[in-house]
Amino acid sequence: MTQLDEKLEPIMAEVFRRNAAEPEFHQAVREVLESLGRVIAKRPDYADDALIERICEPERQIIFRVPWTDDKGQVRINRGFRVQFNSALGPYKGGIRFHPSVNVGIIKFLGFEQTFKNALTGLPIGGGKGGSDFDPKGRSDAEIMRFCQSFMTELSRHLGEYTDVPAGDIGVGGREIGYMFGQYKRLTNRYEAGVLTGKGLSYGGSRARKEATGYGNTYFVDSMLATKGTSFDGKRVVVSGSGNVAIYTMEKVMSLGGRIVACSDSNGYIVDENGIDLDLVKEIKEVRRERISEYARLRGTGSHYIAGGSIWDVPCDVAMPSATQNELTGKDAKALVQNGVIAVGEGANMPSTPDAIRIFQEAGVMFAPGKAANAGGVATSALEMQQNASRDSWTFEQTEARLETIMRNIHDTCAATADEYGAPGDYVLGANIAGFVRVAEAMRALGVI
Ligand code: NDP
Ligand code: 2IT
Repeated sequence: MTQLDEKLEPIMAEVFRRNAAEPEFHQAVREVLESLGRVIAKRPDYADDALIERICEPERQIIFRVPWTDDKGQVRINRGFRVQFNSALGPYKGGIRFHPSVNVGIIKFLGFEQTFKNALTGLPIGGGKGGSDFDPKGRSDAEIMRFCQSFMTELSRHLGEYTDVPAGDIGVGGREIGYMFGQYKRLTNRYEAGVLTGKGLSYGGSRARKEATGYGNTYFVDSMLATKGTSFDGKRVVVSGSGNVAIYTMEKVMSLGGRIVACSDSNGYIVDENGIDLDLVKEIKEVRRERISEYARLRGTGSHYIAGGSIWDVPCDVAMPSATQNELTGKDAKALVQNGVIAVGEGANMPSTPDAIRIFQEAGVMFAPGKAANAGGVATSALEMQQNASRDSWTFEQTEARLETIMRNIHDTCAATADEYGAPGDYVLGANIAGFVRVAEAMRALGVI
């Protein structure tokens, strides 16, 4: 761990004290504070008026009961969360996650990361995140609908197109956004399209939003590879996960000439040396909602499934972790480095542990942190809000072109900021500082809020 600046130590201590037993939140804050030492050395005024302390404290945290009835008529209870982290740059913006591991610390870390990520997009969106410990696996459509309706019944009073605009995340895709939007519309009697993003194309969604996070991460890594005079063409690529982010990462990498040799879900991973058949993955995950093990069974020779284990043992040139936080450990990073990895692009939020990041950076591996590399999803959400506000709908090409420009700009901003602060090639530092400065400038202008 890097030593913190003496002005930042007490801030970290206070974050520990006030948010006990929230290790993911501590990890996310610590990483940003490690980068801020260089900022306050150059600009001590950024430490004035408890600005950094305020940025580490969410503006509002909402925790609520979500009662629903399963198909057998049994009443069940889950817990719902929305952490409205920072609204200096715009309405709170960030996804909703449904996963049994969700707790307030996880939502808080995600809301914190989201604040800087959203700032990096250059678009007018603040940071927030929400979710529930509800486990959608094995639930029928009707159960999912009743859960989403109950969740939105409480959440609706905290939302609004100028207040807080959720979208999807783990366990929340187009189907769930549809049910939540339907319930919001019913409760408010308003067709307020801009209150949620990731909507279906039939009722106000944006083209390219579904593809945006994976495509965006691919553009970011492509820009990073270009700084070393190389590209995805002919590279072996491993993408973890097989959800929304993973699928569209694979799609864009393939279109740029990369060969995807492995992907996964929470039970295990598949390896296909001929290159993953993405249509088959889409069929299994988007249509049938089955396990990735089905891939090896249906595809047959040339591919195999490994239950458990680590997908990072599969040799590759580029690794794109796109499942969940802390899925890539120090041990995994060592294996990747030994196998010759040259670049890592984080599609998920905080997938690499601090140890893993250190190992990559010490080995000279190009490393794109999630808060920069996966910003394409939320950026396209902001484009969806623009289309809703103007009652317009853009073509796929137009929307994707904006996404590409945004991602290449984020890459260049992170690289230029790292140079400016004396750490060329350190995208972690560049992303943290560039994101922080944008939020900090706005907060200062708004007074003590
Ligand atoms: P999905 O629910 O579509 O897919 C998640 C994938 O990750 C699944 O393959 C899932 O496997 C796997 N996974 C989830 N939790 C775990 C776990 N605890 N251990 C191992 N594997 C796990 O979610 P998304 O693709 O939307 O999100 C993936 C990541 O990307 C998350 O970190 C999310 O925060 C981040 N992200 C998402 C954006 C978006 O626009 N959707 C934008 C920016 C970041 P299984 O099915 O077995 O659970
Ligand atoms: O982590 C993320 O950036 C998301 N899940 C997308 C958020 C959004 O509002 O589109």
